[in-house]
Amino acid sequence: MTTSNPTMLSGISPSGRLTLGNYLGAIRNWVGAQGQFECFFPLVDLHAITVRQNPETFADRCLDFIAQYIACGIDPTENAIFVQSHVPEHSELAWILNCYAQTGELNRMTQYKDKSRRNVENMNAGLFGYPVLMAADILLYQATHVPVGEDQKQHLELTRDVAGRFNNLYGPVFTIPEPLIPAVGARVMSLQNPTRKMSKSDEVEGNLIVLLDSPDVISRKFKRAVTDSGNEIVQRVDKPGIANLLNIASATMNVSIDSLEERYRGKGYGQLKSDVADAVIALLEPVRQRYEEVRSDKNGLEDILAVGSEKARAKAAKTLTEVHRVLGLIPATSRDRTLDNGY
Ligand code: ATP
Ligand code: LTN
Repeated sequence: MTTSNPTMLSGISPSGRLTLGNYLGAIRNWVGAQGQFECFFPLVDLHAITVRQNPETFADRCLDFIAQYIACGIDPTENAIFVQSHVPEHSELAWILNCYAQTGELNRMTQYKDKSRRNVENMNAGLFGYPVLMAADILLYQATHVPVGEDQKQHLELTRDVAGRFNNLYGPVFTIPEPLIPAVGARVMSLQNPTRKMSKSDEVEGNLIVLLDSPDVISRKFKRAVTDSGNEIVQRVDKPGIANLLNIASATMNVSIDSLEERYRGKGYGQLKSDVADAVIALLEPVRQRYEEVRSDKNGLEDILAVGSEKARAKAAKTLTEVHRVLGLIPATSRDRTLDNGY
């Protein structure tokens, strides 16, 4: 069953607004991989409902995200862009894999520990099982490569462990996926609180660069970004604000951190902030301009999702049928056979 065709899969949950972190850690690398892999890009809406979403605005937010994928340069004619809930195989495989993931290993997930600390009023079982649904997303498509930011490394390890455990019991059903984590930009930090990750569901505006921010807003946010005491522009653990700006500069200007430290020797923080802002504006402005046009064609977006989910279902159903077979579940027969027998 396992395939070694280069297959890429990566998902984002439609909560909050897409950020520079999502772009540098994930989306930019999806764009670069097109043509080299068969690509599946689910918008993982079932992951998003682990925290309460507003039903009045949720569908619109999902379309906003899909339009941003396309504005970033994902070609929907070459790659399957779809919504997770349109492919019910995800939920079914997640249930099955729940029976192969250990509660002990799920308890060790740092994202779970962090999210349950922040959601004390709604510590639902979905938050706990979240990484198993993610494993199902990946394994259904026999993905060989999964481009993600640094924070998802632990979930990928879990996916590999669960897949390996299943394969040891039943034979080579699942491809074991490799994470693809970029060398720079894999962990963009909050601008006001640079010891924390920039997170798209953060409601504090100054912490984030949002993909659709205007150039003015981007400049203002960088100008106000928290820096450290002293005036040296170097990447050091005791200088998280400057280290974050250097990391963003390196990822957006395509220059190594060493050369940036050299370039900014003797210069002030203000110069670094304004150069980083310019580089980020140059990167995001084309996305913002393209977005309006793509988003205004609602029917076009819905067609893209219909085509994407059809392509996704074909592959997902194949894997799920094989999973049923190795587990010894009774095969579903169609009614036609009964009719053939003369009943
Ligand atoms: P939320 O705040 O809703 O939990 P998030 O910003 O952490 O969202 P996810 O949907 O969890 O975003 O992540 C989508 C993709 O973006 C993942 O591949 C993740 O690793 C990557 N990513 C998220 N935040 C960052 C960041 N700050 N730096 C680099 N990559 C990131
Ligand atoms: N858990 C991921 C989002 C996600 C994902 C995936 C990423 C869900 N399914 C499959 C890669 C592959 C997160 O970033 N919070």
